[in-house]
Formats: sequence, structure tokens, C-alpha cells
Amino acid sequence: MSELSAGAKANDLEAYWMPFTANRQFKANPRMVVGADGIYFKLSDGRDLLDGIAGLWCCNAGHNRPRIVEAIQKQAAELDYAPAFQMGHPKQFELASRLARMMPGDLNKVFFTNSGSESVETALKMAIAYHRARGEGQRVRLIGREKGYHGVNFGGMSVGGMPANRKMFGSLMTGVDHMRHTHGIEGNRFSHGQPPNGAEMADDLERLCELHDPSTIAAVIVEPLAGSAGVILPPKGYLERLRAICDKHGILLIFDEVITAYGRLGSPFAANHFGVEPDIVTTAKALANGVIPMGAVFVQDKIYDAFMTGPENMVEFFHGYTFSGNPMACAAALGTLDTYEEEGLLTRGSELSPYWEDAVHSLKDLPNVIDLRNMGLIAGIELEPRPGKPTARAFEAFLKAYEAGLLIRTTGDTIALSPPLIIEKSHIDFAFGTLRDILKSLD
Ligand code: PXG
Repeated sequence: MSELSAGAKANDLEAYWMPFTANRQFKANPRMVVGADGIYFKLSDGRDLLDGIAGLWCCNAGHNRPRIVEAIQKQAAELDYAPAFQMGHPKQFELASRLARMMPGDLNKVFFTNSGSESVETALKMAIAYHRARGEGQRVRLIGREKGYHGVNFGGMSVGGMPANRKMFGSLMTGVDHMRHTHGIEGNRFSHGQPPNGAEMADDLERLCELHDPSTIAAVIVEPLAGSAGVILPPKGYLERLRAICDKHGILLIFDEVITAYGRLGSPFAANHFGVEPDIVTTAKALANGVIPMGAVFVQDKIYDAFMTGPENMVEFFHGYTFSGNPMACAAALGTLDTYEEEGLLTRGSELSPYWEDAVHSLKDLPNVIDLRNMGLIAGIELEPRPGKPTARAFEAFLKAYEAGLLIRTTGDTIALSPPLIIEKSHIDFAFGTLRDILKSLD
């Protein structure tokens, strides 16, 4: 028997370097998930944990869903892998067609990736290459926004605006600039749904156009609703204004919908929800319900068409991943879409959102709550940071919620909730009742 199988190292927590985790703290006090069903995780100590964040904003249909399990099992036995380049398999085409039908407007072409980060890199490369293909090769600049999160690869990190995610990693990409974020604008605290003030923040894009000259700007990327930075909603009129400025200057608008796509806002996509059609949409996470890594980038026909011009035997876009559109992921995604459709999950958020909104805003009177934000099945509960100890109060809430059987997510001092879309009113009552007790007890 090798040392490993003898168990000496098998239960050792040391080898695994955990992502975005306080490794030493976790390993001293591990929180282990060993099963999942419906809206609950099962913990190694036998307790159930209500999943208040759909895994990480990805298990929108909940856990252990029969259609998805069956699709994956069948696919593994039928076709485990097909080469992604110069070969195809039917499910890629079926899935892309089905997704394109769900998207509004001209967003009819779909490129597959394996994560949100890869979707973002793909979109940024498409934008720059698109302009070059049209003879506007000087359009190389990319504009992001403060507090934006676009994954962890170099492009996404560069257009992103989360200081902690950037500061350790050198000079990042050149030719990138940022608009200001829309968090904490005067008069917006405790808004229900979209906040009223701040549409003019979109005019930052005009200022950057003046500074750099619009003819040098390839694309602007924003999260229609920013999740990672602590649930930041777009002010009324803001996205429309961004769209208008992009149109005026020939700049592509990219919506990073990695968390908003697939029903989170109560509509299939944020593009439907806000009635603003971007040129490119990045998605991942809930596309395959978090069961198998998969992402999809949607582009308008004009972008795809711009590439389809050279000799027909030539590769048109020198980009792709070994696992782009792999059969297992496609099967999982098709099973996921079946589940979403059969259960009406992509619009369920809009039915439940009045109940959800009331529950969120019922926390208003509690100590240290300085803002409450909601949309679809998303909540942001912002706490006053402890003096000199940012994040400590919210993290204590996370630990107490975990003890009480509720999984929440915290960023800075904001608690984020984004439950599976199968959530019932009784679960909402439990989640907010638990949070109420915790927030009362926190100093
Ligand atoms: N874009 C956006 C808008 C995201 O929210 C990514 C890109 C990157 O996706 P991948 O699949 O590469 O992780 C994300 C990811 C949280 C949280 O709780 C959010 C994300 C990931 C993990 C946690 O806020 N967003």
C-alpha cells in the first residue's frame, strides 16, 4: 500500500491551496460539504445547510436535479469527449441554437468557454479583433469600471476594478481605463429595486472618450448588476445611457452576465430585464447549473459576420479551449435548460421578488444595517464596518449563519444572498428570520 492510500496523507488538508479562501483559518476549522439535494447542502457533521447563494451564484436549479444527472450519466457512456477544433458533435450545435433563441435581438452567435473568466477573455479578444477585421485596428482600448469583477485572468483583472484582486499582480494590461462605480450614490440607500439616482455616472464614458479619443476605444465592459463587489444595482437610466454613448462612438458594449444570466433577476438575462441590448454578453456559472464548468459568449451577428470574410479554409478566430463545448458540459447545459423551462425557473424570480423584497427590507431597523439592496432573487445587506476592522462584522455573520444552518456570502461588509431559483417562501422566511437573529446579536 502506498503512503497515500494508507490514509496518512489522504485526510490531510495541507496539500490543497484553496482559491479565494483564508487557507489557514479554514484548515484550522474546516467547513466540509459532503452532499447536496434541492436547496440544501449536507455537511460532514450531518447537518443540513440552506444554500442561500446557489453554490456561488451558479446552481440556479438547485442541487441533484434529475434531468441534469441523467443527461450527464448518459453522455459519459455515449460520447465522453470530442476534439473541440476542426471537429464537432451535435449537442454543441443544439445548445448554441437553443441559447441563441433565448437571447434578445441580434445576439445569435454563441462561443463556448469553461468559466466566467474565460468568457471575459474571449469577449475582450473578440472586441479588439472585430474592429481590426473591419479596418479599425486602432481601436484597442478597453474600458471597465471601478469595483467591477470580470474574473481573475489578466484581461478581466485589468478591466476589473477590485483593488485587492489587482494589486499583487504587476502592471496588468495596458490601454485600459475605468469609469467610476455607482455604489453609495446620495439618496439611493434602502432603494427597492433599481435606485433612482446616478444615471449621469454613465457620462464618465464620454469623459474617457474625450481623453483617449473615441476612435481608440474598442469596448466597454460592465456587469449590468455587479455581484462580487457587494450587489451594486444600475441606477435607473444608467445602462440605457451607456448604450447610447457606445452607439454614438462606435464602441462595443459588453455585458458581463456571469451572475445575472439564467434567471437571477427574474428574466432570462439582464439584457431582457433592462431592455438594453449589448453587442456581446458573457455568461458561465448557471449555464450548466454549476454541475460542470461551462461558459458561453453571445455576440451579435455583425461581429461573427465580420470574421467570416477571408479564405474559407482559414481559421477565422485564433482562439478557443480544449474543452470549448465539450460533450459532457453540453449535456449538462441541455439538462439544465430543460429543467429551467419545465419549472419556469428563468422567470420565477419575478414572481417571488415582491415577497423577497419585503423580506430583505424587513431588516431595515436592525443595528449596523446601513443599506439594503434587492433585485430578482438577489439581496445585498450592507453593514457598517467595525472601526479599524473592515470585513470582520460580516464574516462573523457568515460564521453564525453557518452554525444556524444558512449559507450566505460576504464581500467586504456586505452580505450577499442569491439562492437557487427553486426557493420557496418558507425558505425565505427561514433565511431572513435567521439573519434577523444574527444581526441583532452582532456587536
Ligand atoms: N464575471 C463576473 C461578473 C463574475 O461574477 C466572473 C466573471 C468569473 O467567473 P469564474 O467562473 O471564472 O469564476 C465572475 C465570478 C461572489 C463570487 O460571491 C462571484 C464570482 C465568483 C465567485 C464568488 O461574489 N463571480
